[in-house]
Amino acid sequence: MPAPTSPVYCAAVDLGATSGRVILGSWANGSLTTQEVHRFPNEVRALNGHAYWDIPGLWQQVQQGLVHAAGSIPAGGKLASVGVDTWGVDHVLTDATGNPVYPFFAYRDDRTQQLLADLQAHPGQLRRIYRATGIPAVFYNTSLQLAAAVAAHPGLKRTAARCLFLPDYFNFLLSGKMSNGQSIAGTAQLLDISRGGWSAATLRHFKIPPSWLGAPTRTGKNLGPVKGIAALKGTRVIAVPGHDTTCAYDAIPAAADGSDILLSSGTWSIVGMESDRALLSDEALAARIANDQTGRGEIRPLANVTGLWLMEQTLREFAARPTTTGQWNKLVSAAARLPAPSRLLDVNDPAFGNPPSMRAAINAQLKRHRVKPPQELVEYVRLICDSLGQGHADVVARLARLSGCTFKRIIMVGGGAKNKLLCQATANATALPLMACEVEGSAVGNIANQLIALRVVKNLATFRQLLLPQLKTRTFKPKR
Ligand code: LFR
Repeated sequence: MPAPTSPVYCAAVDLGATSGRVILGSWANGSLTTQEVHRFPNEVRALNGHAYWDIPGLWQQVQQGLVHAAGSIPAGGKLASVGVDTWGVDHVLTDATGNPVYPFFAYRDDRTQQLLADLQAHPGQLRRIYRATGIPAVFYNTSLQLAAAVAAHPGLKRTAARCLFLPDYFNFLLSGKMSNGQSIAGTAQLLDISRGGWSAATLRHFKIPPSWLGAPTRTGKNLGPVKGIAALKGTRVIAVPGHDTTCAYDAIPAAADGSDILLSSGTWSIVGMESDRALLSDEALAARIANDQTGRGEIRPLANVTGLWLMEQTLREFAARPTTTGQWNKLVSAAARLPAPSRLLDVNDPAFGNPPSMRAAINAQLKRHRVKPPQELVEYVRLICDSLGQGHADVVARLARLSGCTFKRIIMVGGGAKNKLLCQATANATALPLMACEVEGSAVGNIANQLIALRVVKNLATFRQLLLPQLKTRTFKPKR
């Protein structure tokens, strides 16, 4: 038997659109232990009709969380590294010294809608941009956000020197180094999916200065020591896949033969597959397949389904919403006992993007189809779970058609994996068994990439193999 080794400690900073957390990972003898040392809410701040992030507030929380992480390590141990992952597409425009020169817009802000409509009126352009970047046209793409910024403020071409995506920006605050990580850059609709590097034609199309973007860095790069936080002396910053979706997928113990569908269920449901080639056909574009880049060379064709955003926003409108896990489980069980809804929602309705009232937006869609809207919260829960299940199944069917693959199973991680009604609805609608895993997906994937960069774990396949037996899983068989 090999002698026990002393643990390696890594901290994952994992920022989501509704909450952020700092997780301390400890790796010893092929086994991972995680501890949530800090969690904090995150929300969009509205100002004069626009949506913004509170980036200084997030930075304060990140520092606090990292100090907690270092303080939670037993005497004699040391925090080896830190990695940052966040939601995709959002960014900070800075001057050459890294000071922000433009507001921190949030991706659900609707200032890009007109530009999107203009683009959609030109199918040839849409297709060219998709073939080049592998990313479909969505109103929140960085490409459109930067195009809107330059159009509204032409002087930005001079005042801004760099565009740092959110993980890049936090990496800069931590290490003092500016870089654009390939995985997060891949969400921008500006990277050349086939040749690597930035797509010059796409940058030209959106009138984005190429000088704003540095050569995309591969996952695993050592950005140097943390600066300015005394408790983190000697800890290095590692560029993990900055995109939370990439990290979440990295934590999914998928079969090596590509026969699993990967489903990360949070604010967005992200339904995808692993592949060695991008899906770039017109049908893939119509299905809004985004080709995620891991920054290690792999491609993951996936689609965003509206996700638990529908649930989170609907719950806000009910005073009697559950506040504990027990109450939540009771509500889900009651919803499971209701008869199936007579008509499901089209969960991809753009009206669900950022409505003032989600309940009103749901009711409006049902009324358009002459269906009586639900009254009680429990009925909304049933309707949303069944509709999401169908939304997931639609993507699975498209991925199968486009890739020619036969999928045998769905592996689900994220908050939704705890919702048995959503798991069962997804298994039923796809007619595939679904394995729900209890794992803090993006934080664990973030830590996995640090361990690989530190050469403690050989590669992702090895990490997944070692992780699987440590996970609490539950399988849902499809019922008709
Ligand atoms: C999930 C996610 C999705 C991305 C969306 C917007 O948190 O990163 O992958 O499409 O947020 O950035």
